[in-house]
Amino acid sequence: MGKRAKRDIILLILLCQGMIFNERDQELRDLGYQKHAFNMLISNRLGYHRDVPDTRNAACKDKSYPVDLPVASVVICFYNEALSALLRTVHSVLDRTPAQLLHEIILVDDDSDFDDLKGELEEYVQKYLPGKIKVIRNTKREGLIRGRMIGAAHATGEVLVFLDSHCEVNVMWLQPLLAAIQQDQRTVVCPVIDIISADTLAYSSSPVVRGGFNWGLHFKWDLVPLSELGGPEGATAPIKSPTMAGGLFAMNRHYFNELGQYDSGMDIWGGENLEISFRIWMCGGRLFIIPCSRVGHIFRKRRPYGSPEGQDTMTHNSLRLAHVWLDEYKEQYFSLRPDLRTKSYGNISERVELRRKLGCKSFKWYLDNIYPEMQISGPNAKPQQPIFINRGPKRPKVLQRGRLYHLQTNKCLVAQGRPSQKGGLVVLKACDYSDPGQIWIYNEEHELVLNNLLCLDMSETRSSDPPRLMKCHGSGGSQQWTFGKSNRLYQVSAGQCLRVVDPLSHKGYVAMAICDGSSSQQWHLEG
Ligand code: LR7
Ligand code: MN
Repeated sequence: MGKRAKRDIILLILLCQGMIFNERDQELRDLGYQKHAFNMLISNRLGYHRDVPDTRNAACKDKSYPVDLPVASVVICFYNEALSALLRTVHSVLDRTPAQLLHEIILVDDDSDFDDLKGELEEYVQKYLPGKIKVIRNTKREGLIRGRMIGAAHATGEVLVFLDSHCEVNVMWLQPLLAAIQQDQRTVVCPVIDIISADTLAYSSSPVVRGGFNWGLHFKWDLVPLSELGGPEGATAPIKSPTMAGGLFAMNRHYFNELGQYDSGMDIWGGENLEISFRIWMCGGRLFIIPCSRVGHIFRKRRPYGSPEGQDTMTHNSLRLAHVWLDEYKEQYFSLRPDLRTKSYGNISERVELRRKLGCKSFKWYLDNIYPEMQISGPNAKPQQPIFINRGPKRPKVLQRGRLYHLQTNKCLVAQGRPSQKGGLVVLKACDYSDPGQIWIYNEEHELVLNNLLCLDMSETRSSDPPRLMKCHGSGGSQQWTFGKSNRLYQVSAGQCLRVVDPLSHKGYVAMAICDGSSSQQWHLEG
């Protein structure tokens, strides 16, 4: 078989991973989106082992690392994670880490509610993962910040490596992280975080970017300034990063303790990533992204859980970090959020004392030396370019252009209202050959774009709901469609085919249904 044919077959298999065959599949998919905000049907079908594409740049593949690297304890906190995603995370570490470098994996169950994370996980670990895996159960919900501190307290390896519970590590991921820490104990390192699609679980490379933040105290990705690129080591050299995303990093265990672990007054989720980043830089450490280490993470569009009493923990945690670390610059935060000026944030005296004891530098020093790109607001402040990590500026190539014709009814799929209406439905109407608003483009990303503007989309809906017209996001999944055998139009993340609800009705409603090749499911893009 030719290389191209092989690639096409693999692509086809990947695109069909989410196919729904019966009601059980449909339930599993919809429940998965509700509970986890990703496609659990595909996650379960993938199982616990798979290869992922080696996304490192070519120069990384020639690098070698010392044999006497320090050993690592991998700490993974989870709350209501999909068991298949958690175990794939664990197995990816076991499958792609040299055994002599992996001291242990510590799973911290943050008082999850799901039964399979109790008995079934326990049994699986005892039966198939003896020795290196420890499971720790929090007796009450602590949140990921105290959860990681609990995991770290049980760890005995020289280096701590933190991972989210829905990751897959790539080949040779750990050695470059450990090597950097071995050279300097006060160096904290992050892998490049590759993208695992929440809709298709497809693993794809992400560009090398670095961490920044804005004055709302939200993490953001920044382009790497030219001054940081192109040293003697070229594309394999560590990249100085002002902040980290938070979930995936490695750090010497004693240094983690010395530096004050985390702020145990922070709850559930948010803010700890900026807090530890500022603390590392201001108190004598360094933070780098290591381009030769790659780990995939499932990026979802919403967080599927809240905090126990519905508190906004991101704000609570950000307030604590602002009052401890930002000095006079906390004014920048409050000018964006004046409502927070008088809001209480608990007792921070221990963290203020930690800052004094460690002899940390000022936030002004951090801004001047580590993040000079940061804009300080004032009359001369200019807005910064946002970065899209999913799609570059290039437009996908058009494969086909024309009307989307329903064979049985001789009608065309068009917008119910204006074709430029975001969130609008699509319905069957009489084909109008003079109307450019009926023209679809099918492109190499498998998107169906109406009127050159909006994409046909199935996101955040139940699999039986109708698709809608949404802004094209370029990351596949909910906007990926394929034309298959017997003229079917298959939606990749819904795992179903587009059908006309009632071919005799003039309303022309469409919806998704199990692919059965029937005439209500036959389409043709004519152009
Ligand atoms: O109460 C909780 N208890 C937990 O144990 C809530 C969460 N968790 C676990 C959860 O199961 C997961 O394994 O903590 C981990 C992180 O939670 P996510 O996956 O919901 O977080 P996220 O990926 O949306 O958020 C990013 O920012 C967070 C801020 O608090 C954390 O630092 C996350 O680790 C971090 N994730 C990453 O950095 C991955 C790359 C994302 C980017 C950019
Ligand atoms: Mn995550």
